[in-house]
Amino acid sequence: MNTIHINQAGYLPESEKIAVLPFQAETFKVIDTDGNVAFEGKCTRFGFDENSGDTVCKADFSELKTDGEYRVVAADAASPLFRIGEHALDKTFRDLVRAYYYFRCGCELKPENAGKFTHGACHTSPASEWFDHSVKKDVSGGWHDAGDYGRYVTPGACAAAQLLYAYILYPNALGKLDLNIPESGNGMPDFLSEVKYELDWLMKMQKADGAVYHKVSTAQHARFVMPENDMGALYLLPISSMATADLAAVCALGYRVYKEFDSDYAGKLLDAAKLSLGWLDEDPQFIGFRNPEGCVTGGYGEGGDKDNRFWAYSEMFAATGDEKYLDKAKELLVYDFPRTEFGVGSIGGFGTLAYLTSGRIPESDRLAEAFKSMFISQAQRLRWLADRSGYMAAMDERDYGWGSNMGLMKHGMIFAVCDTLCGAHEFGVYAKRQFDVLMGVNAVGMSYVSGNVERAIGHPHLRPAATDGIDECIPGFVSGGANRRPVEGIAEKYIPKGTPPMKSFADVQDLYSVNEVTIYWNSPAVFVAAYLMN
Ligand code: 9MR
Ligand code: ZN
Repeated sequence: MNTIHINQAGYLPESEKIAVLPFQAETFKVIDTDGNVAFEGKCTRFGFDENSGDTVCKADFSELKTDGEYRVVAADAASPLFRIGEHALDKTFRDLVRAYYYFRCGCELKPENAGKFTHGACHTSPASEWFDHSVKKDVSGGWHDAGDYGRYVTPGACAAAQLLYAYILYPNALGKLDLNIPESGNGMPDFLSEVKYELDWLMKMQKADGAVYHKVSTAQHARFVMPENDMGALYLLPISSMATADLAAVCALGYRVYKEFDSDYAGKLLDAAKLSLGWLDEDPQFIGFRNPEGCVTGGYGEGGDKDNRFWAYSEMFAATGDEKYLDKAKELLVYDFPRTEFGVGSIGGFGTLAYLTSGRIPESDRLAEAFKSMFISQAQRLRWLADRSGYMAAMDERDYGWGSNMGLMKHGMIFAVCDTLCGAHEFGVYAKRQFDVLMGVNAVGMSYVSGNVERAIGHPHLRPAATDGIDECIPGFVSGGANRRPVEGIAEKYIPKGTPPMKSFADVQDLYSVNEVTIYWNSPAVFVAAYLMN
């Protein structure tokens, strides 16, 4: 049966509201829960949408601003239920952030915070160095990376950075969130307490000389068991210069944010940043990462570390105002890494943000202007994609790969940054449209955020969700999303060959290449939601 695609969380009263119909209709109605017609309008033909294979039309009901719960109906089809109101996005927003609490490793998740989704303390034993088991270290804590239980420094730093920048730019939305976490009420915004949980762990991954282990994990991914039942030995995998630079960067960034709330802690972060930066200064060589034989958990290798170093020096300049760091950052600009990427794997965009948000540059600084133009030209390209998409998704066919919702949300971030930092306010609505796509204005008609709404993903590739014996899915997790090249094996059964890219998805637990969750897929969604809520 036909359905009508809307943002299932809903819409703020003043926001644009456009439903997408994957069929032709002349008119549509918006009806409330009593069956009363709240709005009537004409559909606009869009035509064929390549990435979905759908011929669509659009129903614009932006004028409807009255609080309530509604469905859009046209012909014999109806949309899922959604809300219009000041608080329409509150629950989804809070859940997206609270997912990090459920990602926590090394502590018990107790019923008073976790509700029914409890688990025991996990992965608390000391980890041994992979190549010398006699070297052991306590590196407990932090967030599990994803559906697996590995903890990797570079994705961890990336997720934390996206969250901290969301806080820097949108403190009104994030600062007042009540997350009901163990730290709630301690005087620090809950949001920052949650990110601190990851930063504390990241600092444990630093060696005495400042170099940083690339990751800690078991040798293989755990079977599908609750985290406290994953008893495999934990290993510290060798250092990398990416991990070392990212640690320096995110700690310097943390210093800027936490100094307002806890100067001792901020000082600790800055010391950690300086230690790792000192190590980088002495060793300009790129030390990449590859899994040694026998280790098959996430690799997170990168082809170079110039972007990581650029980020680290830029953050150090922003944190301290010391020009020597700025000079180092500028020297790295001779290399041609992307300046507007927010990870994972390519993170130069954070260095750019550090510079722009440092508060240490004059109003009409040339480099700042150049950085802003880069964000804007990126946004122009993305807007072009969104305008030719039946679903308003700023996505190219090739963007529908593993974790495509990260791409979608990072594109939302670019639009948001253009509005917030670059004075290009015309891109704001495009950020909102990407969030709409995530929340249901997509060719599978699903909210890619678990929980809450009528048609949300409910079977993500996430070990605790799969093994807790509870039917209901833990809310707030962003699924990887449509992938035009899902890992072969069982995918074909659910996603036949030739399925259009935007439809290459199935809400099936085993399909990790389309339906896993990660800490760095939630974070850009938090960023975009915070932008909308601020
Ligand atoms: O996102 C990664 C994807 O591009 C790779 O092809 C895949 C296989 O190595 O790994 C993905 O990353 C996973 C990581 O290795 C472990 N944690 C979960 C990540 C997302 O699936
Ligand atoms: Zn754990």
